[in-house]
Order: sequence, then C-alpha cells, then structure tokens
Amino acid sequence: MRIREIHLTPVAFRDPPLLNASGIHEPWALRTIVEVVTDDGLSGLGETYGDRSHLERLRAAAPALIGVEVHAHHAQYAAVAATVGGDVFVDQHGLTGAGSNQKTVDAVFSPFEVACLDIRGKAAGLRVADLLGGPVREAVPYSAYLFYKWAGHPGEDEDRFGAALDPEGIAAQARLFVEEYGFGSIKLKGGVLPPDEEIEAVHALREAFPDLPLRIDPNAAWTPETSIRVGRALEGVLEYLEDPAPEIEGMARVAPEVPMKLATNMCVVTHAHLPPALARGAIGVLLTDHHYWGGLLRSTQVAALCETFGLELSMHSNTHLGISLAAMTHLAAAVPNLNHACDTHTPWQQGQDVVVPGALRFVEGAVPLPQAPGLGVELDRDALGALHENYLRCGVERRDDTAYMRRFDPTFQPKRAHW
Ligand code: GKR
Ligand code: MG
Repeated sequence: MRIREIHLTPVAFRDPPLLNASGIHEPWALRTIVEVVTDDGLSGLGETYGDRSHLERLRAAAPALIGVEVHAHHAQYAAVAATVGGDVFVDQHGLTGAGSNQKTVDAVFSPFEVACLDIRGKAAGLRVADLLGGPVREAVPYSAYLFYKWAGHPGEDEDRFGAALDPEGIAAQARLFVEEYGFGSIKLKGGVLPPDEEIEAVHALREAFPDLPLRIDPNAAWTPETSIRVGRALEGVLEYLEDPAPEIEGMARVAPEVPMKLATNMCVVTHAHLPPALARGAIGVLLTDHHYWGGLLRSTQVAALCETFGLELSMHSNTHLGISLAAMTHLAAAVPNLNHACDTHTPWQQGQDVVVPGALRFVEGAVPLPQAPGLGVELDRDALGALHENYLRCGVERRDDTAYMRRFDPTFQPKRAHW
C-alpha cells in the first residue's frame, strides 16, 4: 500500500477573543487539513498548524512521500526530514517554547503520520488506538480550558461566552463549561492579569468547585520569585502549576520551592530538552503534544520516557478541529501512564469542524474513543470547502496574538517574566 496522492487544505474558522501572555486570539484561527490517499484508494486524515511557513514546509514535504509504503514509518520520517533540511520552526505566538530543527521535522512529519495510521487502521479494521498498543481507557477525560476574554472582538457583538476579566467572570465561564460538557477538572490560562488577581480567580474556582482538580498556566509570564510566591499561595489548591517561569533554568529555580509539581509545554518541547530538565529537576509533569512531538507513535515513546524517568503525563492543546481531537483521543486512550485530564480548545469552536458530526462527543467531560476503524472520523467535504473559503477570504496567514493585541493597545508587550 503506497502513498499515491497528498492533499493539503488550509482552513480558517472563527475564534473568540481569548487572552494570553502573548496577546489575544484573532477572529480567525488557522489549520491545515492533510489527506493521504494510497494506490488502492484508501484515504487517511491529519490536521496541523495553518501558518503560512508551516504550510510551505508541508507542501515541500508532501512530494517526498509519494510512492512511500504507508506502513514505512521510519522511511516516511527520513523522507520528511530530508525536505526540512536545517530549517527551524518558530511559533509566531511564542506559547509552545523554543524552535529547533528536531521540533520542525517532528511538526512537519506529524500530520502525515496521523493520516497513515488512519489508513493502516482502516485497512486492518482496527482503531488507531489499537495500532498504538491498544486502548487502556475507552473514554479520554479532558479538562475545561478557561480563558480571560473580552466580551467579543472589537466592533462585533458580544459572543455567547461573554467577558471574563475577573474572578466572577472566570467562575461563571467554568460553570458554563462544566454544565455543558461535564468536565471533571479545570485549567485557567493565566499570564494576563497581575498574579494576585489570578490567584483570586483560582480561589474563586476552588470555592465554586471544591472537588475538581485545578491548574493555572501563565505561559512563563512570571519571574521565578513571583512563581514561588504564587505557588506557595496556592498550596493544596492546584494539581500542578504549568509553565510559571521561562526556560529550564527558571523552572528549576521554582520547582524545589513550591509545594506542587511543575508542568510544561514550553521548556521541554523536544528530546534534547529532556536530559537537562531531568538533571535540574525542573519539571514533574510533561504536557505532550503529538503535533510537535512527531506524531502518535513517537508520542507513545515520549510517554514511555516519562514513565522511565518518573515524570507525570498530561496533554497540551492549541486551537484545533475534530481530526486533531480524534488523534489526541486515540493517543491518550493508548497511553497507560496518562495521569491528568488532557487540554482541549474544542468548546471554543462551537461546533465548527471539518469532520462529519457525531463521531466525537463529550460525555461527563470525556470523549469516548471513536469506534470505526482508523481515527473513526470522516471528512465533511462541504464543511472543508466552506472553511477553506474562509481561509481564502480572511486575510490571516499566521497566528500572531501580539500583533492583533497591538491594534487595540499599540504599547502591548508579550508578558515573558513580566511580573
Ligand atoms: O490558545 O492561547 C492559547 C494557549 O495559550 C495556547 O496557545 C498554548 O500553547 O494552550 C497552550 C498552553 O498550554 O500553553
Ligand atoms: Mg501550557
């Protein structure tokens, strides 16, 4: 079964004005949908970032995969790596850590690998989770992912979530998410307001939800000193503290001084970061993400490394659609040492998608593993066409939360170790 065709379709969909340490989400979020077709007519799906530079790398890599055997994981990886050369991926929003050549190869390879696993599952009549070692859970728990936000994008009506700019607003957002999705844990995206206000918001969440695990993630907006102060103020309240301070160095200074484990999707984002982070005791939890850890099989290897070295495992998310949610769910279902509910941005997309509705749903905060072979999701070609039209019309070519924020506040600076 060899790869005969690859189709790459950039898409855009509406995104609410969610605040973070880098600025604010633009009205349009971008993704690239990958379809791989084999010589015997089977097709598989992948989903990845939609920024122009990434799309160009995908376009350069796709021809190198034509004719390669769909089972030949290592040959596919080598073919993609050769097209990437010495290139380095740097995210434009600054929220997924440093770029490196390894991370670039892994990010470009990932959606092709997911699509090939989708095909392999369909060919064998097995789910992707079966190909990854078999599911150890039939439903994957996700966490409510709260954001400080404006009521609506400037110049537009208020969206259905409304504003969340204080502890009451954050608690109300949590209630909405928990009521609608049944989430059993809560994450707050911080790094937006002064740390004491964010501490208050976490306490408001604890009061409203006495039994739910809570986390806060300021994307390295705090100095190590502030991180230690916040960590101590939230003793007994957090399941983990995510990326309080920049770099392995900053996290290593905080870790021994706070009562909870530190988690990251910023200072350990590729294999080269693991030895120094482990040697320095910088983290206790790794948020894995198959989009930049080289796909699903490689992510199971990262999970095994976490087990070997005593790290707990959670899962990172960026704004995404259903193909990614399906891939995340298969991966999380097949990883025995997943210790925490995974992140997802899904509720913010309010049903916009490129997959046929029905295969993915939330039941008590968890997504039941799709049962059909492969990823278990099917492309909705009309929806794909409509979201591609959005892409052509919206004028956004790369995610840049800082530039969008500066349209409203020209003095805005990304908040790295700001407080
Ligand atoms: O969507 O603004 C966002 C998040 O801040 C995202 O980009 C981060 O990469 O969710 C991510 C995180 O946990 O750092
Ligand atoms: Mg994070």
